[in-house]
Amino acid sequence: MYKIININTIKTEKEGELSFFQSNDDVDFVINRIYYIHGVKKNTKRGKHAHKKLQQILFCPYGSIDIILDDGYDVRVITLDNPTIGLIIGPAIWREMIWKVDDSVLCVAASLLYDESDYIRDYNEFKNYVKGTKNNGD
Ligand code: T46
Repeated sequence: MYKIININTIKTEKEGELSFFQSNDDVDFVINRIYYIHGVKKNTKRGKHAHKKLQQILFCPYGSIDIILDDGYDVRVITLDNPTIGLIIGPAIWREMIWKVDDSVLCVAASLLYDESDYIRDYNEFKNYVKGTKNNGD
């Protein structure tokens, strides 16, 4: 499962806008970890993995990043280039990220602490995992 959400954004009396989201309210999981990826040059590719349990919301407060999403059946590209747009990604979605602009920042709020055993980093293993979860009715 993945979906795009509009992040709550208010125009403040002071110059600028303020965007926010909250656990259980705007994202239906409790946020246990924040990380962000920065200092990345245009055309860099990252990702190439899926997660077994992790739920995350990705957003790009500066720049432009293509997120390629593969649920094992269909592939879709979502461009994050607006700080008020969030992309929620659930388990069993293969993702790749491509930086379209130098120094774009990818911020992520995640449901679980970092755990390498939650990653599937091999594409064939991912395809088998998707088939297995579908057959188990998960
Ligand atoms: C994801 C995409 C969007 C940690 O030690 N702690 C952390 O919280 C994270 C996220 C990573 N790491 C270590 C694991 C690797 O040794 O940092 C190194 C780079 O991680 P990785 O190659 O997985 O980075 P990306 O940019 O390919 O993927 C990251 C997240 O790992 C992943 O969960 O969904 O961003």
